[in-house]
Parts: sequence; structure tokens; C-alpha cells
Amino acid sequence: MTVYAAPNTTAPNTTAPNTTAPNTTAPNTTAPNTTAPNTTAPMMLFCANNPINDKYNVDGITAGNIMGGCKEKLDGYSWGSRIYILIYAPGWNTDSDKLDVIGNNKHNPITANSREGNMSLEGDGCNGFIETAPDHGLFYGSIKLSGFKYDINGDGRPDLFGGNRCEKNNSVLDDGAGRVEAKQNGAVTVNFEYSEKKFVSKTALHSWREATLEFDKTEYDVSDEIHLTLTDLDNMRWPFDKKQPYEIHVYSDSDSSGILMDAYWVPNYKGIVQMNGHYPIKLNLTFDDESYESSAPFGFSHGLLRVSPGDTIYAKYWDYSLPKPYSTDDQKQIVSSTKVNDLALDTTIPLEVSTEITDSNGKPLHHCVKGENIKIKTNVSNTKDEPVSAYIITQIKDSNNVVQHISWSTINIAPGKIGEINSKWIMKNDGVHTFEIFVLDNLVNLNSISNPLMIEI
Ligand SMILES: [Ca+2]
Ligand SMILES: [Ca+2]
Ligand SMILES: [Ca+2]
Repeated sequence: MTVYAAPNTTAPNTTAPNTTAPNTTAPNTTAPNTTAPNTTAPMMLFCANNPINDKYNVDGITAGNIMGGCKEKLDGYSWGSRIYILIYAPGWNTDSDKLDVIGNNKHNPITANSREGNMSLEGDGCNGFIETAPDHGLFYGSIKLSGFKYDINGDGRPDLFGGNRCEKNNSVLDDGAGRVEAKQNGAVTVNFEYSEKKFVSKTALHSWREATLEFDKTEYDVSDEIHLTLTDLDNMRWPFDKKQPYEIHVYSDSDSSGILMDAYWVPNYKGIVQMNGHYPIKLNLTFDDESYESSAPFGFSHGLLRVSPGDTIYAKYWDYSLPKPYSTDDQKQIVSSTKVNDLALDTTIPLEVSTEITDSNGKPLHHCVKGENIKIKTNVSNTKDEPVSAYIITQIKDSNNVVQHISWSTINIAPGKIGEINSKWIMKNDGVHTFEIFVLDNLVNLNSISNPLMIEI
């Protein structure tokens, strides 16, 4: 916490700042600009998260706790971001029993300037920055980047409108202190004139970025649910904007018209929520049915896409908010692709097959003797994550390589389970016999779904 210690070494939260204020003179009795504030300039922090969440004016929470919870960020914002601001100015804690307010007067105004616009809190009734607790000397406010009049999803209607103003209708906790326009890229500077012609200021960079579109796997079984995520912070007109849909076109080699799905923002609490522009969609695959889609906010959209084994699946999205050197009139199609498992490849994950061959006493068979009554017990373990319908063939050849016996049966095995097949046979000859077990896919083309098992006895 030393980085947040007051410049004159007085810890922010251990000493009442109005009695041992860094400038030693309470501003309400002496004009701040007559003290010597140059060694005690306030400190300003830009936070990407809201540092007073659950901490505003709460007993036991110190100014240091709040500053320590600020995730400082000076770049990576987008045109709809909110910059949360803390100003540590113990000299402005004029009444230790009351929440003081700074910045909304013409003597010591807080202002914000972007490349496109500027705003000041000096006007009538503007929301000033409010003290985070009566005796903190720490002040909170926020500046919203309001974008500019622009159609972000290509439907012909503008989605952001820009505007530079201070906020005055709702509290600074609800609406922040003010807004300034922000276009494709630029910087926003916030100034606090804490003494005549003396400013503390901070600057943050903002820029549009290129969207990404990601499938959660490089290859899918037809039974898998696909999670596709569009990521573009520029799509958020304001932090936590859940209402704006963005259209993603998903299609396959088998269904080239495919489905159009609307993606909506879903909060991701890993990291800084307002900086996570994640728009997930879910869909399933089918070999048989027609494709269809249904769109709904909050991640409740559902899609079904028709595919064939071995197909490529494509997802396409138009990004209308591209970084330089693109212009604001440019748009770019973002494309991502993935594969549907080829069933022939499925045999690369064979089922596990084992066989026990026993004599009439139930002991393992070691020699083949004419007339022996043998039992063949075959276990098939379904190592796949889906049910298997297997067609199992048992073939026995004598020492002359002549097939003496062949039998078959079908068995359905749940994922992770073992199926058992038993057959009996009376040996017709002496000598070495070869026992072979073949496991085939009963549903699709009788493809082999295990390595053939061969035992010589
Ligand atoms: Ca106070
Ligand atoms: Ca639009
Ligand atoms: Ca973008």
C-alpha cells in the first residue's frame, strides 16, 4: 500500500486528514491556493473496475482499502467504456463528519477532454466527485466515453450517439460525473484544478479493436454442444450493455445457408467485467434434421446446424469497429472454422475388446482337443462418450485355416460400460485353432470399431 501513501508520508487511513492534513491548513478556513499545495498535490487514479463497489461509505473500509482495490488502467478502453476515478485529496476533507464534494465549482473544477470533445463540472448542478466516507479525503467520480453517432451492427440505425456534458439528473454514484465523445481511437484526459492554475491530471487511451470469433474445440462430434464466442469490447455501448444483439452466421459444407444467430453480451467475472466484451452462442449439430435457430438474450439462444461427417463448420461476423489503419467506414468479415469428426476417424479410438476361452471345467483352455466343450466370453468396453451399438463376430479356424465356426450378435453399450457376449462350441478337431473377434459398428456401414482380436490356442 506504500504506493498509495499520502505524499507527505501520512497514511491515508490512520490519521484524520483534516487535523493532520498534508497542507496543514483546512481549505474551509483558508483558500486552498494560498497554502503551499505544490508538495501536496492530490493523487488521481484511473480504475477500469468500480473501486467503490460494496465499499462506498461503509464502516471499517478505509481510503487505503478503496485505493488498493482500484485496478489501474490507462489504456485499452473502448469508445463506450467508463473510467472510474479516485482523487486522493485529504486537504479537501473539510468536514470530517460529512461527505465532502469536489470539482463542481468554477474555482476548482474537474474537467475531461477527449480528442472529440470536452466537459467541465463547473456548471450549475453538475455532479461533483464525492468523498468515499466522511473522513476519507478520497473522492470518487467517473467519466463515461459516449462514442459518437454511429451504426455499430450494420442495420442502418445508429447505436451510439456521443455527446459531451456533465451529469446532473442522478447522483454521481448512478450516472457518474460526465461524458465525453470518443471515436475510433484517442485519449481522454481528466484534470482537477486543485489550486489556481495547478492541476492534477491523468490520461487514458481508447481504441477500437478487431473482433475475434472462437470455437471452443477444433473438432466436434455430432453429439457435442458447440460454444462459439465473439469478443469485441467495441460492441458495448456502455459497460454491462446486455441489450444489443450481434449477428453471427454459422454454416457447414452440408448446409451452406446455415443459421443466423444473435449474440448478446454475457458477463464474465474473471477479470474486470466491463473490459470483457464476450458474446457467446451455443449450438448443436445434427446429421438428419433441418437447421434452425432461435435467438434470445442472456445466452438462451439455441441453434441446430445440419452437418455431415468430416464437414467444416464456418462462423462469420462483420466487424464495423476496426482499429487504425482502417477508417471508421471500413468493415471486415471475421471468419472462424472448425471440423465435424469424420466417422472413419472414429476408429482411431477403438473399443477395448478382451476374450476368455475356457474348457468344460471353466479353466482357461490351453490345448484344443476334439470333443471339448468350450466357452468364449468376450468383453467389449465402450471407451467413447456416446452409446455404441456393436455387431460382434466370433470366428474359429482350425490348424488348416478352415473356418469351423462363426457366430454373431449385436449389443448396445452405454458410454463407459462393458458389454459381454458368451458363446459355446464343441471342438471338431485337435490341433492349434485361431479364435478371431471382430467388433463392427452396427449402425453405420459396419465399420470396424475395434482392432480385431486374434488368439491362437
Ligand atoms: Ca469529509
Ligand atoms: Ca445499428
Ligand atoms: Ca471491433
